Amino acid sequence: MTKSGIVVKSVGGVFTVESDGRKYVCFAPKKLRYNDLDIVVGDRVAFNILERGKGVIAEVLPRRNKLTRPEIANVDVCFIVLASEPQPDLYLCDKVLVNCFQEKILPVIVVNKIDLSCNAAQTVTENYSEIADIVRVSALNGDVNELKPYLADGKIACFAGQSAVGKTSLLNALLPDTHAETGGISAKSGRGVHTTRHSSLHRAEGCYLADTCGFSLCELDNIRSDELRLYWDDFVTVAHGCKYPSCTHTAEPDCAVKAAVQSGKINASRYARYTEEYNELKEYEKRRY
Ligand SMILES: Nc1nc2c(ncn2[C@@H]2O[C@H](COP(=O)(O)OP(=O)(O)OP(=O)(O)O)[C@@H](O)[C@H]2O)c(=O)[nH]1
Ligand SMILES: [Mg+2]
Ligand SMILES: [Zn+2]
Repeated sequence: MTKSGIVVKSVGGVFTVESDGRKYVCFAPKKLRYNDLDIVVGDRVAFNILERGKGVIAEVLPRRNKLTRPEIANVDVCFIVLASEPQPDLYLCDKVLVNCFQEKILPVIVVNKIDLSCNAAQTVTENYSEIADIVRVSALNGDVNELKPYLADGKIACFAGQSAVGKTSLLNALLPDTHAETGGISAKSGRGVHTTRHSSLHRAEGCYLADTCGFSLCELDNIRSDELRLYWDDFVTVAHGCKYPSCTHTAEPDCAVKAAVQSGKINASRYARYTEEYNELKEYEKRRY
């Protein structure tokens, strides 16, 4: 019998596929690897039931989109989680935002641990208020209701962010029946200890919520330096005032984005990180060609 379902977990070539509220342990023949990439959590698949609770994946249905950091497919909403500790990495946040806009995923910036301090919330507002919704939550206090409006029927929402910002804690707070393991911050490095090792999807009423692994590196691949401007969303609306339609907002004269930085309309550190990223991509292209 063939059924369709969604991959809710993938560990070492064993896929947990959920279909009609039941979970099946499935494996996949090698030839099925989708575009030379492994089947990932969030993929919709057709599978044949072998025996009770077991199956073999027969087909991966076309993906709507895919993120690499975190690795998950068919995402509607990406909760980019930041907190006052560990120290927010805005370079990382910028890149996840670029990936969201490339893949047509709605980004929502989530400032967790507001019970500790408001410093992160302040920085986040200064940098990102023109780009995405920003919500403030505390998984510790169970103060997570602001996330609920984004969890509409049939949607897949995922958490993304550094280790120890509280992604799993937020999942546990939203879904009290889930008791996923949470970790701490290393006193030595000030960084998270990478408690969550695999992405997993969890049912939240009509939608799915994905817990994911924390990460501290995110490369922008599949993007050229002169395209970066298209995914730096707060620049896009301002850029129609630039003299050149293909202005990269770096060396060109009469640039509306640079003017907006001067007048304070665009955050100066966000612009500085843009030029750094632009130069990095440019360097990379020089080395390659
Ligand atoms: N004060 C405070 N601490 C929190 C809050 N949310 C999470 N924490 C703590 O932060 C630490 C990390 O939480 P996790 O939920 O494991 O973080 P994570 O983002 O899932 O981390 P990885 O799985 O390593 O990527 C734990 O010690 C949590 O108790 C919060 O709202 N307030
Ligand atoms: Mg976790
Ligand atoms: Zn410009």
